Amino acid sequence: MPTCLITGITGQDGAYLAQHMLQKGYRVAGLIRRSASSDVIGERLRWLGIINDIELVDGDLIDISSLIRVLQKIQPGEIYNLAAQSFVATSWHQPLLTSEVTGLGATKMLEAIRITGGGARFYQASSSEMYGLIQEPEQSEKTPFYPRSPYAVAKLYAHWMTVNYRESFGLHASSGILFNHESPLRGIEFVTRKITDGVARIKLGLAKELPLGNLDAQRDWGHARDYVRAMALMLQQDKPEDYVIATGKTTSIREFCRIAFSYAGLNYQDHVVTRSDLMRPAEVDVLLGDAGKARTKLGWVPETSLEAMVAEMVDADLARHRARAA
Ligand code: NDP
Ligand code: GDR
Repeated sequence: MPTCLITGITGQDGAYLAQHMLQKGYRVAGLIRRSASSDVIGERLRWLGIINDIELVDGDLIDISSLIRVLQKIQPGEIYNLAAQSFVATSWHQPLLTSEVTGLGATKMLEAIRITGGGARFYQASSSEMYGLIQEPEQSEKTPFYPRSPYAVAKLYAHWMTVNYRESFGLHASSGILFNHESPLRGIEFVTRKITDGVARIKLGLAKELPLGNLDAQRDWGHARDYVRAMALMLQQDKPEDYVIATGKTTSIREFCRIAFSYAGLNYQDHVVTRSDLMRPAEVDVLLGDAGKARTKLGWVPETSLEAMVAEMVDADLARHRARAA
């Protein structure tokens, strides 16, 4: 049975990727770090109904000894490195932690692969945030990077280490430069889920206002379920390479608000307020990805429209709040 190891399995992408790999017939192991709140950890895996189908192994990306032990125990053929301090805003408050986990963590896993010598294929979760202050209107694998946050700087380091280990040691290491992707399992601190949760609370009379930061930023948003398919496809290729994964459409936060509020029969202008403390020290104004290479080489195309995704997210948040109130 093919075996994969997923770091960050308790996060949004980890949960969907685990589901996808189980459906493909893999034995799925996931790295899980110790927490005093172990009863709530794994909530997303429970939501998808797959927690009992996964082998959870104790480890932390900061601790290379734990990674070596996990690789020796699981002996994966494929490793998906999704673990990170992934919230851009937090990276200005915790730049060193972000560098340790999001940056150095990837190198620790690459080293663990070299040291244990099992020859596992490696996927690195790179990010469109690396483009930051964009150097081309549409960003592809060839576009120069210009990171704008400690998070993006850390991701760029991890990205180049992945490329370097591929070129230096012949590792089957690929980097997926994924643009924003969302879902009902998105962390509540990210803007899309914050909006759909806000819509649900306002609709149910639990709140009146939704405070947000910069409404003019634009993002290329896809659905996480579509994007994890691309990760798996990258590791099935004979040759390791880097791929941009995106929808090729960009939408402002303001327009996302309009779509989400109007889906629930509300007008966003009656509820959204802007707050200066939610603005970032340096903003990424606009991102728009060109996933032509993934389309041609992987046969990957996104299947979920923004409108369908927003509807799924608002419905899930309404259901969550109704269940809590019952
Ligand atoms: P999440 O924030 O939802 O998940 C992050 C995961 O990393 C969690 O499982 C978390 O565990 C784990 N983690 C954090 N620190 C450590 C550590 N020290 N050791 C082990 N595990 C750790 O992120 P997403 O699922 O949204 O994203 C997955 C990856 O893809 C991330 O690397 C992210 O930066 C990157 N990415 C995401 C994009 C997106 O739009 N979602 C776009 C481009 C890249 P715990 O539950 O214990 O906190
Ligand atoms: P991002 O996602 O920074 O693109 O990183 P996020 O949803 O946090 O922000 C997107 C844009 O929305 C603006 N914004 C707000 N953001 C948040 N979180 N909260 C608000 O109240 C708010 N108001 C406006 C932000 O300024 C920004 O412009 C995500 C993460 O998943 C990264 O890990 C990943 O690498 C990138 O996507 C691609």
